[in-house]
Amino acid sequence: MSNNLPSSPGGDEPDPRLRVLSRSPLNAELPLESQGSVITPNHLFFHRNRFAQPDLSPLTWRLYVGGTVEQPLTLRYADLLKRPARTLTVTLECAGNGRSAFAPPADGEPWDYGAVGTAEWTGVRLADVLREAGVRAETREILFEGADAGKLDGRDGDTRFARSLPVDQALHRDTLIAYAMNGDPLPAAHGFPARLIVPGWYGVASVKWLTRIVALTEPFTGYFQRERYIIPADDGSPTPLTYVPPRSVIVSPADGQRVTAGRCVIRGLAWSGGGIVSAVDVSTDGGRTWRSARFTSRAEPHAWRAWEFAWDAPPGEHVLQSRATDEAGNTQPDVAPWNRLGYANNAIQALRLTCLELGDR
Ligand SMILES: Nc1nc2c(c(=O)[nH]1)N[C@H]1C(S)=C(S)[C@@H](COP(=O)(O)O)O[C@H]1N2
Ligand SMILES: [Mo]
Repeated sequence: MSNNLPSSPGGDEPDPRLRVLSRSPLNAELPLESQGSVITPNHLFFHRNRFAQPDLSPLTWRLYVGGTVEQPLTLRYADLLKRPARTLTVTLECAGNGRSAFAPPADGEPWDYGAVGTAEWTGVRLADVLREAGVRAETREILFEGADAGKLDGRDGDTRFARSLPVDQALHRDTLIAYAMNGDPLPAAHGFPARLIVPGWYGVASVKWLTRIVALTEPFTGYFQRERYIIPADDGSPTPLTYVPPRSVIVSPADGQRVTAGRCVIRGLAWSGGGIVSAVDVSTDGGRTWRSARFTSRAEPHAWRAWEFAWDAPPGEHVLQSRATDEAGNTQPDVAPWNRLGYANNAIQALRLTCLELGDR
């Protein structure tokens, strides 16, 4: 498979630590026990794909910017690299993360809690590119098209992966056209040569293998905008998914683990698309009482934070829970509203821990 001039980096077998839900297209998550660090290494970053991964050459790839703009642009890979670069640490979470905790089960990939990761993304500000093209006043949305397409049930021909953003979100200073991930060129599986990064929004907004950006005067009604990534409504006006609500996960100990009673440190991660996570509270008694955890990584506007909670664990069975609250006051519910497509389940996670007396077996 390899040659002297690979058209795109990466493309190896998924790391054995990833839990593979499907191989083609590749969908895989990183189980909680492997979510050790604030920055997720590229080879451990979750995969969420609708279609087969396109293979794009940096030599022939072009990014077209058109629609209702004064001056359409065609950018090459080298043009992107020449522009002022900006690096942001951003957590990406799939809207289906936590779906397997819904009862009854909802449609879609049964993600546990691992369809989330954090990377340092480097690229150019989308706003700079749009300003250069000159977005005209009548523009309502900006559409982003990926190079990937395929057949969907009940639809003729191929459907392309495409998503739109309201103009103000597209012009947000932190919305990037990213070409690097943790200091390396974007891996092929994560969107090489370039992808969108929309901090704070569910991962679906961050279109991979970006090839076209189109200014629109009407709201986009494509499949991945109107039929998926929405909370269905009986009256036919679904709620689109945008910002990620707060979530925290306990990374250690693992669910079902048996430990020796005594000093026990609970460790986890917490994030929110609505602002910096300002508090994580922990319960060791199934939600009756809550105490504050301590942050062990600094606050970044768009990334998760590591936290820990030291506890003197008595012998017996315990239910551990954590709850994140962001600076806007959003917090996690005990139960998230069930929906047919199984999105946005940010309910408080509960795990069981057995503490044994020293010498018990
Ligand atoms: N072109 C394209 N972009 C895409 C997708 C896709 O299937 N095709 N999946 C989206 C979804 S639902 C998520 S959660 C993220 C996942 O990004 P990752 O595979 O790099 O983790 O990419 C988004 N961008
Ligand atoms: Mo997703």
